Amino acid sequence: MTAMPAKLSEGPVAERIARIGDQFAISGEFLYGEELCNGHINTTYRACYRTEDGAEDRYILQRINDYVFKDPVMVMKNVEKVTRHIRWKTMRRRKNTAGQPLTLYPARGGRNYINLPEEGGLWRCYNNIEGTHTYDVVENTRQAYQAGYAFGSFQELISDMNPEDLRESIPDFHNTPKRYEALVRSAEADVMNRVANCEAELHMFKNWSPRYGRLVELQAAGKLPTRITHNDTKINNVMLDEDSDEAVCVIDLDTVMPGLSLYDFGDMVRTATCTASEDEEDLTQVVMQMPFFESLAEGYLDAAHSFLCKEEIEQLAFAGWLITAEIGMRFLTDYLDGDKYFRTEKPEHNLIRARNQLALARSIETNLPRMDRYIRRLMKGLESKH
Ligand code: GN1
Ligand code: MG
Repeated sequence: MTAMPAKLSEGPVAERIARIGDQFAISGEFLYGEELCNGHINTTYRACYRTEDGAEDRYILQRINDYVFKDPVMVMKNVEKVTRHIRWKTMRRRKNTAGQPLTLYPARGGRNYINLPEEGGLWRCYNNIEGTHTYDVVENTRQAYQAGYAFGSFQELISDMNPEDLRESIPDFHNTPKRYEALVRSAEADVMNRVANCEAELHMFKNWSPRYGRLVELQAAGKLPTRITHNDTKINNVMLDEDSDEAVCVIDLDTVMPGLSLYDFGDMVRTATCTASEDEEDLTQVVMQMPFFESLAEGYLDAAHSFLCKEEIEQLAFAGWLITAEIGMRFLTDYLDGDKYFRTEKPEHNLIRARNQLALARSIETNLPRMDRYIRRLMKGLESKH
């Protein structure tokens, strides 16, 4: 489970959290703040307030990283549209995600965000999803099923939105051939003199490069539909019920934008089928485990099979391999560029992550025929139910 952060009621960090919280339409007395460290990109705090009737209300305050998101206001417009749509849909269906759909709290000026240059830029405030927790790595098949079901339901809820209503907050985010080109450019520039440390990894990514274009080509040929997708479906972006581990809500909507459903499934395979984290250096631990893949696919298809097309289903297993290789390339690119994009905690952190993802992609590659077979079996079962 993700580690519990310290509760800070005084000191510079607590003061900062209170100062930022003060900018939003939150009532009550500030009690304490916590720094949540489980993303690689944004700064996130949780703030707790005592309300007039003595209850405690918690909120999430988050700064959007403007090195990564060049247009944070566009990110907020995308997030606003998707959260509004989901609230409207779940209310109409008289079912809502355990009563706590992700909601933006307005800033005092009335917008859903506030620009605080002295605090590093654009901040927004969400409700804290109470009674839930997240996992940084998958521990059992039940969690894998729930992660698949959560993102499948999310995609299903927004499957009737027009992809043209949202804009690309990071252009070509999952365009794997372009990610490979960026890696090659960084290796050629070699600004940190690090290429010598990763020749073998560069070679491996080069060997795989003929396969990087499959999904974008199918999309260009009109065989894979463009949809609004989440694009960052790491297992720790699913909030699970504290007691039952049932999926309650998906978070981290900064990259909701037009994409392919397969990017979301691919990133789930990357993070919900291996019990080792992205940071694991012992590569013998970095293996895709079939039982987790089976549960993940089952959960995802239970929620999503009704709107997916045949071509999407055929590429599910491949997408797991592709997105794992792609994220590996992004870590290696950042290593070569001097660790500017992903938050790192040690000198070779991005190289470690790249090696880890390479190992995982290799493990997925070996299992592709079994994974494809399992998807076909699952679909037969689902079709015979209808
Ligand atoms: C980043 O912020 P976080 O940790 O949820 C990244 C994802 C990567 C992931 C790798 C906007 O996500 O694309 O898959 O790290 N997000 C962005 O762990 O680049
Ligand atoms: Mg993210």
